[in-house]
Amino acid sequence: MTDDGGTGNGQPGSGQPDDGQPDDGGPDAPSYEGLATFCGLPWVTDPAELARRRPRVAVVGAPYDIATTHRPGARFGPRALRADAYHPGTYHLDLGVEIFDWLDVVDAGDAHCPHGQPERSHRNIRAKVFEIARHGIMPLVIGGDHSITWPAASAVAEAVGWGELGLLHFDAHADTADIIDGNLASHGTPMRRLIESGAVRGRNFVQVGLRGYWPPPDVFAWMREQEMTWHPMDEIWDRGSRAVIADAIARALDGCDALYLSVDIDVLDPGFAPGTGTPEPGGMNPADLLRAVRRIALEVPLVGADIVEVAPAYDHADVTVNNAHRVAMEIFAALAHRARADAGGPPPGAGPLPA
Ligand SMILES: [Mn+2]
Repeated sequence: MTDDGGTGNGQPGSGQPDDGQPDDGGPDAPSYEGLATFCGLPWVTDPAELARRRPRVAVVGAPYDIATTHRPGARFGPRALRADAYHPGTYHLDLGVEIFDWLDVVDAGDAHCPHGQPERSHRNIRAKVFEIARHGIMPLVIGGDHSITWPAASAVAEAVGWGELGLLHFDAHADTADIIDGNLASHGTPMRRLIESGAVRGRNFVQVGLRGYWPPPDVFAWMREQEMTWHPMDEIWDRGSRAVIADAIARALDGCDALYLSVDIDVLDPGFAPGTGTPEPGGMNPADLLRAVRRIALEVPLVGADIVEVAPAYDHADVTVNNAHRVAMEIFAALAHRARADAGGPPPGAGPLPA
C-alpha cells in the first residue's frame, strides 16, 4: 500500500495513512469487484429486514423468459444487469445530485422462476413485488420478458389501490394482444391482462415508441375502446421526443395519482439495444429515452417500475446492458433530486451543473 498524497477513497494514493490494513472500496469499489449486486447496492432479501429498513426503492430480479414469441434469453437479464453493467460513479451531472446521499436503494434479489412453470413463476414475482410495495417501497423489477409486467404491476396495484394505477409504457410493441398461439400470458399480452383485470386504468395507460408491423388493427380498436393513448415512433420522429413526453405525462397524470413505468429495452433502436428478443428497427436513441425517463421520474408520482427484455446473449460489448442500467440510474437520480427538493434543496428541473 502506498500513500502519495492523492485523493480518493482508501485507494492507493488516497492520502489515507498506511495502517497495514487493506482498503475497503465500499460503494465506490469498481464494478468488477465483490458480489454482483445491482449497482453494488446492499443485498437485502429478507422481508422482515426490508420492512424494517424501508428503502425508497428495492430492485427485484424476474429471471423469466418462456413467454417470448421469438428468441428467448431474457432470463439472464437480471444477472447481466448486476454483473456486467459498468458503474460510472454516483453523481448525476445534469441534476447535480449525489444520488445515494438522498436515496436508499437495496437489491432485494430475485423472484424464484422455475423453468417451464409460468403460473408458479408469475405467482412468485407477484408475491415478491407485493411484499415490497405493501411497505411503501418502490419496486424496480428487472426482467425477464415483458410478461412479468402482468404480475409485477398487479402487485403494485394491489398495494396502492386496484384500478387506481396509471401506466407509462415504452416499447416498440403495444403488448395488448388477447391471446398469442393459445397463450394468454405471452410477453405480447400483459397490458391487456392488466386492463381487463381492472388493475390499471385504460385512460391513464400511455404507450410511447410503437412501430413496425404488429399488432393488427383489431387490437388497436380494442385499445381505443379502453381509452388508451399511444405515441408511435413516427410521431416522435415528427414532433420530437420532448413534446411527445410532455403530452404522455399530462395524459397519464389526468385524474391519476400513482403511476407505474414499464420500459421494454426494445423501445431503443436495435443499433443501441441488440440484446433483446424481438428487435424492431427505427427506434428511440438512448439520449432521448434516458431524458424521457428522468423527466417522468421527476414529474410523476412513481410507485413502481420495470425494465424488461434484456437478453444478454444477443448483446454486443454490453451496449444493451449499459443502456438498461442507465434507465435505472435516471430513475434513481430523479428520485434523489426530488428527495433533496423535499428537504429544501433546489426544485426538480433546477439542478445545478457541476462547477
Ligand atoms: Mn417489445
